[in-house]
Amino acid sequence: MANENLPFHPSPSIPALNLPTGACDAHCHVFGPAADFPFAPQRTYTPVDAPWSTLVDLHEKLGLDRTVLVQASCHGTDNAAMLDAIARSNGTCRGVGMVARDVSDAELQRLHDGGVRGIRFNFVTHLGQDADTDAVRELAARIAPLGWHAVVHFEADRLEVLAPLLKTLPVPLVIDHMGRPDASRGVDQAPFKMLLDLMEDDRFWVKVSGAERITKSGPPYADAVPFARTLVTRFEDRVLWGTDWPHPNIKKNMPDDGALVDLLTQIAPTEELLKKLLVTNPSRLYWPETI
Ligand code: 0GY
Repeated sequence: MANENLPFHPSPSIPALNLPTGACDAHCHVFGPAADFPFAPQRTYTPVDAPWSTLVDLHEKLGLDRTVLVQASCHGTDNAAMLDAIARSNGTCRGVGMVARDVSDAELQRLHDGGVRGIRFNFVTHLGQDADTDAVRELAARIAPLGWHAVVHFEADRLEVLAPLLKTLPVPLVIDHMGRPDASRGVDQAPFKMLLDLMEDDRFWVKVSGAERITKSGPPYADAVPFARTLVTRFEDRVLWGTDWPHPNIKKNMPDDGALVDLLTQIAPTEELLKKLLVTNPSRLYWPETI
């Protein structure tokens, strides 16, 4: 039996920070409901049901107007729950899918028509088998003509081996959760320096999400802030942010999503940086037709 996840925060606070119009949560998930959208048999965890309607209520409370849903390993390559949510969103939601190596061109087109703009590759031990590197090369070449990007999710100590592969891919690369460094080791640690080096190449983007994942000190995540702030101030045009709701595999201190929003005052300390992070940058990747 796959390990059972904890429920998401039952009553997130209303943030003090007013978010700019068009603000986007560029990393969150819908899970199930299992009765309608069963989880993948090969999953390594069983999430709580986290339906679109609950996410819509949360976003309204937080002041978020747009959403990027990211396919998580518990749904495998069955993107149905995500596509269903996008279809209900009236154009305010786009997605990042997961696909099999032998996915057909027709299926890629169906995903595109359904609002998908990228695919995700996992290299995270607790999520099961790594993406196959030959498949990554093949799929990156196939999504390039669609104008899509690849989202790459890895543990910090994998970057040294992965970087040469990532540098050869013909698509923009978006790195999840700041490359998952151990925040207690500080911003001078080797994996984070390696990430900063990668970011010097314009094709790389990074999500300054996951403070609650990389922290060792716990809420309010003071040890994680310098990582996010460094990325936002150095690479202001290629950073994204997301709540990561409903926070799969968080084992303790389930985050208050309102507090995560308020952390943005430290992560993106000016109005201009905040607007780039939450509005301009996600528009470039997910709603380019609106720019
Ligand atoms: C995340 C992080 C996690 C889960 C997944 O694909 C997934 O199942 O990404 C995690 O457990 O660290 O991005 O939500």
